[in-house]
Amino acid sequence: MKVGLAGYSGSGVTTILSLLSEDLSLPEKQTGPEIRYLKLIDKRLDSLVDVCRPKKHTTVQIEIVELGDLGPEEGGGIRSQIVSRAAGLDAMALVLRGFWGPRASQCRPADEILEEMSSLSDEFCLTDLLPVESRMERLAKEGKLASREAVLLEKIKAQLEEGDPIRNMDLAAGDRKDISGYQFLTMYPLMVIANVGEREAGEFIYPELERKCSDSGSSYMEICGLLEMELLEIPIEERGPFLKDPGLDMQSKERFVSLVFRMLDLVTFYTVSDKEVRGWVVPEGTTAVQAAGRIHTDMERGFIRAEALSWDELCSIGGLAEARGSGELRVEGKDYVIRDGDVIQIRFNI
Ligand SMILES: Nc1nc2c(ncn2[C@@H]2O[C@H](COP(=O)(O)OP(=O)(O)OP(=O)(O)O)[C@@H](O)[C@H]2O)c(=O)[nH]1
Ligand SMILES: [Mg+2]
Repeated sequence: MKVGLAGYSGSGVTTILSLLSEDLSLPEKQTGPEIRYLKLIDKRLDSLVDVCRPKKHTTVQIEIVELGDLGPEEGGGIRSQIVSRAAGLDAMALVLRGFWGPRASQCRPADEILEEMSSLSDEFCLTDLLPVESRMERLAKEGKLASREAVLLEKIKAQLEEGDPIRNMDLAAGDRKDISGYQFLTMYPLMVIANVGEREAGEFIYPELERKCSDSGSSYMEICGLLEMELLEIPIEERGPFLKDPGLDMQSKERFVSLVFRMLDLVTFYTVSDKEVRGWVVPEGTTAVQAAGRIHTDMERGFIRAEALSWDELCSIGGLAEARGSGELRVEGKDYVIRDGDVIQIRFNI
């Protein structure tokens, strides 16, 4: 799972990347594409590890890529850099600068931050427009303006020229597939993160922004990046007294993860053995045979059946062998739809 992080320079993109990945080693000024991993806190996996005592366990992680700091002055160069770094994302997160004033501790007025969001959105629409226009020119030269491709691109062009992201279009699955090669920035599901000043941390600052996001199907959260970064610098055992401060509940990481899961309709399943207990993330609606393919292509190819039970059932029975012995392990076929929290065993033969 891969989420891209972008925003205007100075909005706190690097700060948010550091605190989500709990990694304080990031350079202030970015030189290359910074990629960090957010390891999920997963109590279900911890319980499975307690019961199964495997040699190792592997937690699900989200890859977060800093796409670059957009500055109005930087123009085309930075755009193409963002497009290339954004390749293969599952979602995009925009950081908006919500702090200002002396010591940057106050919150910016709502109209300014709304303006920042629409300006970033325009910027991304313009970026997506470039390859569409050049392809259209080519199709015009070749006399192919009546082709299916040209008709689709014309619709997309009109949408982007209105400053409306492609994700808001009602596109057929086939059309989506046809344009997937363009890696449009405005096609990724979007999360907006307002990075607010510490004076009002813990309050809900921008209801207008949340409304705007929810109207357009985007997720929204507020973080006080600076406070959380300062907290990360304090050793865990000394953090207690600070956690009572409003806005310092250290839950941005968890809130971010749960928004990503909701936004992308993801579920987690687990595989267990004495070697390894591992969590896997798949889209809701994934079938047993598709889940098998996530683990290994051989398992998908030679799929015979899946055995399943939920993580808490397994924990209360005390292990996979015990579950099998007592007949609690359900036998499921290839079309079985994976449920969140399932422990899955794939039987296969190649
Ligand atoms: N007051 C306050 N300052 C913050 C907050 N988040 C970041 N800053 C400060 O803002 C400055 C820029 O933060 P960065 O995280 O480096 O921002 P960036 O968007 O990566 O910008 P670049 O410097 O262009 O890479 C730093 O001095 C941060 O300490 C915040 O929530 N509140
Ligand atoms: Mg930065």
